[in-house]
Amino acid sequence: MRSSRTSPRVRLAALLAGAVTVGALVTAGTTTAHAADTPLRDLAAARGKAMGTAVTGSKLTGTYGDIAGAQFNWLTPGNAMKWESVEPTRGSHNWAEADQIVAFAEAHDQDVRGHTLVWHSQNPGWLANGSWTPAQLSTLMNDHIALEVGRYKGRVAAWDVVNEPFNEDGTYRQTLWYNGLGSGYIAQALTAARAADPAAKLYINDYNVEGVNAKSTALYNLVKSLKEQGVPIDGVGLQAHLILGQVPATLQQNIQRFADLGVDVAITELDIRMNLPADSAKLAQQAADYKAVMNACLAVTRCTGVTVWGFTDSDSWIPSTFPGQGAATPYDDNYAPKPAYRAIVEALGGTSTPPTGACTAVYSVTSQWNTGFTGQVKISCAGAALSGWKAGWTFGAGQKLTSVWNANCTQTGATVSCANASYNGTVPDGGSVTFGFNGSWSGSNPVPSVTLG
Ligand code: G2I
Repeated sequence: MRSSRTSPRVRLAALLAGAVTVGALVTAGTTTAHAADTPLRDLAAARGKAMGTAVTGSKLTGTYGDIAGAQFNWLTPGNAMKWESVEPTRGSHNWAEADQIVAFAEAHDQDVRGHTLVWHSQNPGWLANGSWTPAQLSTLMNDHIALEVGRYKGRVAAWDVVNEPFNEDGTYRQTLWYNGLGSGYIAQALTAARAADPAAKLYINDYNVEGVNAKSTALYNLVKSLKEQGVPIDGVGLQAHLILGQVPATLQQNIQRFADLGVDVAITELDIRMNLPADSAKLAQQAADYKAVMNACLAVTRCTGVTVWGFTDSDSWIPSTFPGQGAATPYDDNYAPKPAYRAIVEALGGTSTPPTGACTAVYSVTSQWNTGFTGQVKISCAGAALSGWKAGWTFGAGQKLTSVWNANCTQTGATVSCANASYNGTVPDGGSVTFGFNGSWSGSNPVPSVTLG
């Protein structure tokens, strides 16, 4: 895997972006610069593991792009490689977002997990609603795999070839593919993928297969039988869309039994959802849950690593699918790292300072275009409060503020000094204040570290 190579350029980017996510801390009224945590990707690489995230191509600029590039060594396109995305109309392909994500990954020395080739969901209407003979279905599937895997040959390290083939009771899900081709569609898909890129690792991926249960046992029996038949299968993906406080007790044992079959195991879509609103007790439980998942993977050599299904709560599928639930990822909506982030750091052997009893300032770029950008600084307090605040930073690449709202700022050279507006000087314990600005940039737009005082 590519994750062990880190160019000086990437390390610099990682340091810059690492600083963003932490911001600056004020404790008991004094300003304390907080050293940037070591990026997750470096901690994971040191343990021989992948640390991945699902991403949305259109968001890969500004702070979202900085964090995705700096903290992770694997990327999974959240939707961009699905059949409905790449072939919305029969014979007419759209690879734009998939190409963009693969190029981003290469520029950031990351591996890509291709997701997903053969699934019952997110198929284009023409395919899902068509009526096909088994021979036609077989050709459609083979051609799709040959085209997509072939397009990214040598550039996608692993593929979720077949997604979600089982029902909860371990029977096969009745899908377009199963109904037309029988369970043999799985071996056929794997064989086609191997032919299209012999170097890519080929996975079957499913949810609710994290612990030992009827569904994971069906997957286990399938993998065992595929191995016995010499069908190309390299790994299983345990999606891990988990509920707060419900990490299966048998997770490590389950990972180990697949490893013992001679396949790799990846945690492919980790998120841990809770009933909203989040509070400190829930976030602490979530941190413990993230740590438990990391530890289970770290304990088994053949567990290749963990991918989170979106790294920020602002890019998570949970709130729209489970109304009233959310806060499932390691960073909050404003890109501030949550206790779950620090739990991942600690599980990977890093150290992080919990920002308790402090106010933090997090700088983020919320949108960026060819010459300009919009940014914000969010000042949040937990266990402390502010009465009048100042926030300052030094731009690293010639950026200039052009307008500011909800604060009074001056810029002298690269140095920016801001103070509260008349109406937002108070940040209560448990509250936050955000101010925004537009600026100009050229060449690059690195995110500075904010000092709060
Ligand atoms: O459903 C959660 C995941 C379960 N395992 C397979 C994954 O591929 C799946 O990912 C999610 C995406 O994260 C969502 O973003 O798959 C969903 C669909 O099953 C995706 O949601 C869809 C929305 O439902 C559509 O309305 C939207 O057009 O995303 C589409 C693209 O943004």
